[in-house]
Amino acid sequence: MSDLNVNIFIARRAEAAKRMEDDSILVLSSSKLSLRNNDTTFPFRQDSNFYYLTGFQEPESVLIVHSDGRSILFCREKNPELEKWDGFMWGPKAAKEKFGFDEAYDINQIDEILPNLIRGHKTFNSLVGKSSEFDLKVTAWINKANKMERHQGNIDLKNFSNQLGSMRLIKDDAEISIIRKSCEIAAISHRSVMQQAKVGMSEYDLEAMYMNEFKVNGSREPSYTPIIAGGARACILHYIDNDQDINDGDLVLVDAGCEFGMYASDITRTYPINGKFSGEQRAIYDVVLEAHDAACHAAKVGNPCTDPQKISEKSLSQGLKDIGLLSASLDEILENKLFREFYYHKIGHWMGLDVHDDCPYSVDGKELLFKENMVMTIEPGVYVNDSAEVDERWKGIGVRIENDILINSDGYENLTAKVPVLAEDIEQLMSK
Ligand SMILES: [Mn+2]
Repeated sequence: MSDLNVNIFIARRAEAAKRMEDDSILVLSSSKLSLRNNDTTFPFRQDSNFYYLTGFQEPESVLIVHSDGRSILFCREKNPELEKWDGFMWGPKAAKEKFGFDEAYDINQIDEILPNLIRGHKTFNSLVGKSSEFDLKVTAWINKANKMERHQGNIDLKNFSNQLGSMRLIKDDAEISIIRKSCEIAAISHRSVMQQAKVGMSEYDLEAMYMNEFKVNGSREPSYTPIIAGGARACILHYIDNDQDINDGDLVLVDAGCEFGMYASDITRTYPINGKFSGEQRAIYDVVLEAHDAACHAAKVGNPCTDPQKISEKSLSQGLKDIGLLSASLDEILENKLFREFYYHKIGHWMGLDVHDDCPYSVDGKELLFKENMVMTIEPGVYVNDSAEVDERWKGIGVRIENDILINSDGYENLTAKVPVLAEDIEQLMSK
């Protein structure tokens, strides 16, 4: 909190106001505390969009930005009794000063105040469809406001998601330095665990080591539930049980990233638990790595953001053909998408406050072009399931390689370069 630069958030609210049409308002909700089970909650994680425009870290809060630039916060009233149980809360008065709002009120007054604020306005912008509970409140506020102004046009409800997503897509200097740190923590953590991993360790043992490294290196939480998949479980894209033994001779696929200063990192490495790739494992690994490198090079200012996807499909298809897993012609493989037998997810995603950042890939039907200071993951994979019609020796091998890249004027920068990616570098690190 101490290093939070409030001016950044004030400037973002001003930018959001500029992107609205005249005479409209934007209303965003904080996250709420989620129940885990009876009487226990998950740790609080602020809604990324709300955080992006406020820096304010409390539940039960609502932000209003007016197209004229004014911003208003609704939050919990200060309550010394409750603070003995739940910790510090700002209260409207101090929050207004500290976070640079023009006005702030008790959240309990919102149903009275908000309809009055919006009556007679043209447009009500919100992030429609993110929370059915909040959507219901929005509808009620708009209806109440419309009833107050019977002789004027009704208020239009508009989804502000693409506007806010477009703002979040281009990272500012402050964000880039935080993302850089998040990526660095994840990378040195991966490197460290890779170096310590050995035969006899289970998925659970490795998970404990990754979580410990993240925390020791300065990250409080992972940015998503990690995937630690030994052997054929690597072919299950969202495997998070992480509770099986890893057999000598198996690869382990680890997709684990951390959160630092609210920003995500996201790394996948696949390595042999015994420190040495088999012939088949290595062949597939190198096919994936080549596709990874080709996709990174396609992420260039001015290129459509779908280029890495297309390039990775082409590279993987050629590679799978070269090692004999696909036999049709390259044209036929691409035309009929035969590579999907082995590569059944997308090349990557925007990354920022959310690991899958809440930003668009196309606007008005047009795919976005890469611009400087966008951050995305590049993560091709090959997974040979039991059902594939290939020689038995390939079955159960699953490989994914994932790095986080920043688009810059020269091309891209790999923010997660501190963890080895070449098969021989991994083997060398693991032999130490
Ligand atoms: Mn990812």
